[in-house]
Parts: sequence; structure tokens; C-alpha cells
Amino acid sequence: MKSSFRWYGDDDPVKLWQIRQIPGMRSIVSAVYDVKPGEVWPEESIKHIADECRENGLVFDVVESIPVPEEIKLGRPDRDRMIDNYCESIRRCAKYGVKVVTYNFMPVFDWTRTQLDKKAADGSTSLVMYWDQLKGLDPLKDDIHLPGWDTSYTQEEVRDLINAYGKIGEEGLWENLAYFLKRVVPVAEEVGVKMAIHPDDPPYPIFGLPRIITCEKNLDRMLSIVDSPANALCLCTGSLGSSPKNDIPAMVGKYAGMNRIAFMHIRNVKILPDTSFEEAGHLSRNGSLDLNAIVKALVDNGFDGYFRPDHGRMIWGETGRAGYGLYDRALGSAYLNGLIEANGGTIETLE
Ligand SMILES: [Mn+2]
Repeated sequence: MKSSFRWYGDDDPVKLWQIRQIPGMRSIVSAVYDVKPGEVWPEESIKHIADECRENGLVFDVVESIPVPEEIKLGRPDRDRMIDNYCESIRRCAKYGVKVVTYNFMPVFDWTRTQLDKKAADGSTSLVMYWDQLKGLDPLKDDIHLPGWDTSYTQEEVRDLINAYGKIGEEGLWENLAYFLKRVVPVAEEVGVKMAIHPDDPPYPIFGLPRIITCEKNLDRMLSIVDSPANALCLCTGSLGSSPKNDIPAMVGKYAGMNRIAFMHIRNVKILPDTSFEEAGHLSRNGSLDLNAIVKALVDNGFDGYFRPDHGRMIWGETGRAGYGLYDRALGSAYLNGLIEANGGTIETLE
């Protein structure tokens, strides 16, 4: 399998030369951030990332993410134009060597946490989602700002979007996902790209918004919409694993065996008795997931795709983008290398 690391471009406090020094590191996971969702990615921006990675002994071959605009998720009249743009961005990424394009189909908000800097007993900080902190908040009534939420929406826009998703419901969202996949996957196939859907985070409804990429039954349904290896999963253990109903090692083994995982996000999460959760260190004993069982399931099923450590804690006084510091993700990567080696797996590096 191929070791990768997310990088937020030139503004990222974590530098490519640092990422290169992580043992076994190969691929950079990044995106073009200078255009609005729904617009075509400029070729020069894609080329710029690819060139910088190459200059640093790395390869830019995983995109995370090309965002899917609300117009497509809601099935609004402008969606055909935006799907055409999306397909063009995929073609351009492929031209510069991209093999996997990650995306998600979450309404309005990408992920939900209530605090980004919860201090643990050892002094490290991490992202958490506490029901206590969420209780009593109503985005239809209050102007709430949770960390990670798109700040470009006004309160009124958020209210309109929530109402629009309320009208289409889960089945409407499924229909719009199918419409999108049936147009996008053939283009991806043609240019040698795998589309990798990231699960909803957390994998249950928040504020009544429909969420569909949540569990084994729904992943099966998603994969059956277009039965192609190019219609694949970005299996995020921490997102799916924040619901105790998901058996992550079993799901990893099943989908790896079907050759439908393009990209693995591997991290741990600690589920609390009331189903609140904390992002824990990668080590199995720090959280609720058995990371060795997850890696073993990948190795045993011949997984040869990309993996990356996911969100890390902030440790050693590092400051920067919550969840995306260098140190703890590098520790996570080293730990994953150890598990892969111990299970007889192979880490492919560049020549
Ligand atoms: Mn993830």
C-alpha cells in the first residue's frame, strides 16, 4: 500500500520537506483551494501542486477533496453545469498524475465537532464532539458557529439550506447522489481515476440534516449505484467508527476484498458512554478501535491503495490547523508502518 499525508498547500505550516522525512512517505493528498465549489479547477493550480511535490521527492496523486456544491446535492437547476465542471476538474487532475479523487456528500456542513482544542490529561489537545455542548443549539433559530463549519454562509442561508434538505430527505439525497455518480464515474474511469467517497462525520443525522454515507448497508447501496472499481470508498475509520454500530475491521476487510477501497483514513476515536466522542491518539489502547485488526484486514485482503494517518492531536507545543499538525500525524504514520510490517504487508515507495 501507499503511504500518504494531507497537505494544505503553500500556506500550510507543515512543509513538504518535513513530510518527506516521515519514514515510508510517498504521496501528497491535497486540493486546489482558490476556486469556489462548482467551478473548474485551473490547470496551473493543479500543476503547481504537482511540481512542488515532485521537487520535494513526493508525488501528488490523491485529491482531497473536490467539493460537491450544494446545488448538486440538492438537485437544483444549475447542477448539470456544475457536474460538467466537476468532470472537467477530474480530467485536469488526471492529466497531472492524480489517481484518486476524494469527495463527500454531506449536506451543508462537512464535519461536526464542538471543540477543537480539548485538553487531555497528558496536555495534548484534540477535536471532540460532546452532546452536552451541542444540546439546546438550533441552527434554524440561533446564529450558531461550530468549529469547521463554512463561515461564508449567513444564518439565513444556513436556514434555507436546512429547510431545502428537510424537503428532499434521505431518499432525495440518494437520488441526487445517483444522478451525480452516473455522470461522474464514467469520466473518472476513462481517465484512470478512482472516485472515493468519504463517509459522513459523524455517521448519523445532526440537526435533522439527512446523512446517508453512514453504515455498511448504505455503503453497499452506494457502491451498487455504479458497479465499478472507479466508484470507490475513502474509508475513514474515525468517521465511521464514531458510531459504535459500525464494525470497522469487518467493513475494512469486506470492502478491501471487493477492491472498492481507494483510500484509507486510519485514525482512532474514543466513544464515550453517551456516544459523544474524542479524537484519540492512533494507538489502539487510546481509543475504541482496534487499529491492528484494521491494518490486518487490509493486508489479508491485498489492499494496495493509499492510506494516511488522519487527524492528529496537537502535541509538543505545536500550533497550526487543528487535527493537521505534523508531529502527531507523523507518529500515527510511523505506528501504521509498524502494524503493516508486522502483518506482512508492503509499503510501496517511490524509486
Ligand atoms: Mn477522514
